[in-house]
Formats: sequence, C-alpha cells, structure tokens
Amino acid sequence: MSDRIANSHLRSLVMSAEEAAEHINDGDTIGMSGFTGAAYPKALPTAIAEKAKAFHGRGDDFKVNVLTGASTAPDADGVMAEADAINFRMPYQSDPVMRKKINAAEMKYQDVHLSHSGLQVEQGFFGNIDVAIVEVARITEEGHLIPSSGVGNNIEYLEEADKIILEVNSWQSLDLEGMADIYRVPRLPNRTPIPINNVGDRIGTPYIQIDTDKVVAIVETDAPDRNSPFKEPDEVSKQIAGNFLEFLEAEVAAGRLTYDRFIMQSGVGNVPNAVMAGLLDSKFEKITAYTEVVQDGMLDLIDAGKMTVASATSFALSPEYADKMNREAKKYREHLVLRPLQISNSPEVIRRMGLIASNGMIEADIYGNINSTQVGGSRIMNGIGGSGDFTRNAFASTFISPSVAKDGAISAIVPFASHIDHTEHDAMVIITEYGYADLRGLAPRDRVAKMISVAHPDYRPLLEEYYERALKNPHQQTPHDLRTAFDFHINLAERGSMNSFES
Ligand code: 0RQ
Repeated sequence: MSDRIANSHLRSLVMSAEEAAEHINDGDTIGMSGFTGAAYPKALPTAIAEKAKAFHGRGDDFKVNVLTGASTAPDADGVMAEADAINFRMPYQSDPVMRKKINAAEMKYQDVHLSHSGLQVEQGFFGNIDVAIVEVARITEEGHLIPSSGVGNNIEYLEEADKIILEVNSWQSLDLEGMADIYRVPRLPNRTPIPINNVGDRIGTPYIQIDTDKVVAIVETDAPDRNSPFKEPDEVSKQIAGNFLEFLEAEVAAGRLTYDRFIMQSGVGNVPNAVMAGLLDSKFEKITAYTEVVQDGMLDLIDAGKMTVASATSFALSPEYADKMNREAKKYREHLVLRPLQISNSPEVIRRMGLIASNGMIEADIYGNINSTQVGGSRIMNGIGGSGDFTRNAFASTFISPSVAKDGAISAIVPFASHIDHTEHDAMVIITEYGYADLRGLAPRDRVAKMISVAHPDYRPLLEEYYERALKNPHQQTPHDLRTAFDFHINLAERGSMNSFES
C-alpha cells in the first residue's frame, strides 16, 4: 500500500485513525474533504465519533465544527451526528441523522451557497481552521496530493489549516490521476478572470501542492464512496423528463439553442437522473455539462457518445456506477474534469457559458419563488448546495419536481413559498409532470395562470381561489392575501394535508 505514498517523509507519518484522532481537540474547527458521498475521509470521522463518545461518557465536553465541500455519507456525517460530536456544520448536508439533530436544535447548521463557502473560509468567517482532513488517491514523491473522487474546498482547507491529516484510500482508482484540474483562484483583492472558455478547458495541475510540514498524520484506508442508489425512473419522472425535453425543443425552435450546443447543469436526485435518461433518446448531440457533480446519467450519456465532456467538482455516483468508474477511470478521464468548487460553481464562468440549469425543489409559489430547502418554512431538508450558484447565473434556470409529494398530501405549487431560496427574479421555468411554466418575459400577474397549469389538478381550484382573493388586494404588482397566504402549509401542519380545508 505504501506505493501510494511515494514521499518518504510522509510515509513515516502513517498511523491508525485512532492515533490520528489524538490530534483533534474539543472545540476544533475541521476542514474536511467530501462531496455528495464521494472523497470524504472514511476512517477519521468514526474515530472522532468514538473519541466524542468516550469524552461524553466521562462527563467531558467534546464537539467539533465540521466544514466540507458538501454532503458526505452515513460513515462520516451520520456517525459524527449520532455521537453528538458536531457543534456547527457548513455548507451542506443531506444525512438523515444529522437532519434530525439540526431540526431538534441539537446542532447548528449554516446552509451556504457552495461557491461562497471556500472564500468565506479564507476570509475567516468560521474562525481558525485547526485541522484539515482530506482523502486522496495517492501522494507523489514531491508530496503533492492526487485528489480522489472529488475536490470541493480541499485547497482552501489545506491552505488554511494549522495541521493536516491525510487519508490515502486504496479503493480509489489510480487512474483518477489526471482527471482533476487544480487551479487556485487568487485571493481577494488580486482576482483575475478564470481562463476557462470551454467546458473541458484544463488550466491547472493534476495535483494539489501543500506545505508538507503541516502534515501530522497519514491514515491508510480501503473503503468505497457511499452514495444511495437512484430509484428507477417512475411514470411521473418520465413525464417530467419528457416536458424538460419539450422545453429544450422549444428553445431550439425559438433559435436560442441548437442540437449540438446544449450545456447542462443538473442537480442531484431521482428526477434529474430521469431527465438525463430522457436525453439519451433525444436529438441532442455533443452535450456538455458545466455542473457540480458527475452523476450516473452522465456516464450513460458519455458511453452512448451523446456527451463529450463534463466539468464538475466531484462524483455523485450510485454504488454500481462508482464501481464502473473505478474500473474505467482511464476512459472517463478523457471526458471528465474535476475542479475546485470555487471554479466548478463560479458564477462568472457559469454566466459566460450560457448554460441551462436544472434543479429540484420542495415548492414553488404562483409567482415563481422557489423553496429548495425548508419544509413548512422551518424544517431543513438538505440545503441550497450549488443550486443558487447555477440558478442565478444560468442562461435559463429550470426547476423540476413532481406536482405533489407524500401521496398528494403536499402540493409543490403553493400560494406563497414558506421559505425562499431562489427568487422570482432567478427562477425561469418550472417543470412538473403536467408541463412547463415558462415565466421568462412575464410580469408577476401574467405568471399565475402558467404556474397553476403545472399544479396537480386537485390543487388548481384552491390556487385559483387564493389568487381571486389576492386580486382584492389594493396593491397589484405581486398580489397576495397575507391572511391566507400560508393556509396550504397550516393545513398540512394541523391536518396532515395541504388540501384539507374546513368546509
Ligand atoms: O421524500 O425521500 O421521504 O420520499 O423530498 O424528493 O421528489 O424524490 O426529489 O430527489 O429531486 O429531491 C428539493 C429535496 C428534491 C432536492 C430536493 C420530499 C419527497 C422525498 C425527495 P422521501 P424527490 P429529489 C445542486 C443541486 C436542494 C439542493 C440542490 C434538494 C424527498 O432537489 O435537496 O438543488 N435540492 N442541489 O417526498 C415535503 C415538499 C416536498 C417534500 C419533496 N414540498 N414537502 N417533502 N419532498 N417535496 C447540486 C448540488 O448542490 C449537489
């Protein structure tokens, strides 16, 4: 295994995860690798959780602050949350145990635009970074790090941290070397334009350079990335995918897009994956992706010769596709570029690319404000992730969702969103299984009928009734009836369904 650690000084620092965890103290702020179930450290989180449990068992305090690229996995966020080892978490999570702890006020969470997170670390918003814990595929003779299945905020954490702990994971394919393109965005106020003009442009090095004197421990692991498998597309997802394609066809018909110029960004989830499956049978060719994560559907598009190149910061692959990547990384690295998060999600590059963004949502209101994160305005689901980076800056920003959730008890189209992540100024096209509402070029009142047309038929009369009441408001730019604007949500909280109105 030591052939993965070619630097002799660093090889002398190999130790167990438990020994490495001795370098972590109560109150530390840890900058950790990890992005949507990929490239997270596989051993240290459990060792930290065990250490926290031992401290708590003795009646001592032990909690750390954990900053990452995005979500991790049950054996990272999950185990640490379970052990009450985390005080503060940023910038994104999607773990069920952690979600519960956050919603019960047992830990704190700041949900941050991912493109902001590295910069905010540099600017000291989260205090001193005591330790960076980063997974790598290999360490070169010079002590350079070859990233594993994601890059995220690793550069910022490695630079800012006082101490560095590296995990060298032999499960990760050595053929990943060459996929990452490491370019350091200059610090403010010395920023210069990021010289990416085409999705696949490489502008940096395949490795991360670090101050090897800061490394205090190296832990060897052999454990897979862990992502949940995607559900097979159901009928509703297939209809949504069909409507998304219809929207793309309309863009072609309007002369805004050609069949060989589609640059996509795709959020994570079952519905976005179904959309990619739909693209396999479409007329679109030479598809590229300037996006945040590489998903199963993109590997299928590459295999089918439909996608030429995808730029992202990490993988978000199901176990089956992660194995496939491990076997065929040499082939895929011709088509994939893994970039630091500040570049994969750079608002400036995204705006210049002119891409079409597509993200999931919890709910949209009748004017096109989008809630991506908080059920009932208060309960966190996952976080905004990169959806804001792409939505605000894409050429066309779409949101895709089934029209109802929880067997019809919840409408995805509501009078007023109970929390707003993306405003009516950012979201442009809302797509459900009933069609797409293209809000571009429309004043708020002209959007309402379009939004109601994509709502579930059971909810359309209720939305129309609400809008009639709203039209009685003397102020008519964005009419609301504030007394009843949240009736859908109140009904859900009190009666278990958004449409159980008292008769
Ligand atoms: O719950 O898992 O218990 O069945 O949310 O919903 O329909 O499977 O859709 O997987 O695309 O997720 C917004 C959560 C949608 C996601 C959200 C419940 C529903 C189900 C999942 P179950 P679906 P998806 C940039 C992209 C924010 C981050 C982002 C998300 C579960 O897209 O987290 O965009 N987005 N990142 O039942 C209550 C509602 C609901 C609801 C759905 N209105 N109320 N529950 N659900 N709507 C890339 C990155 O940042 C990585």
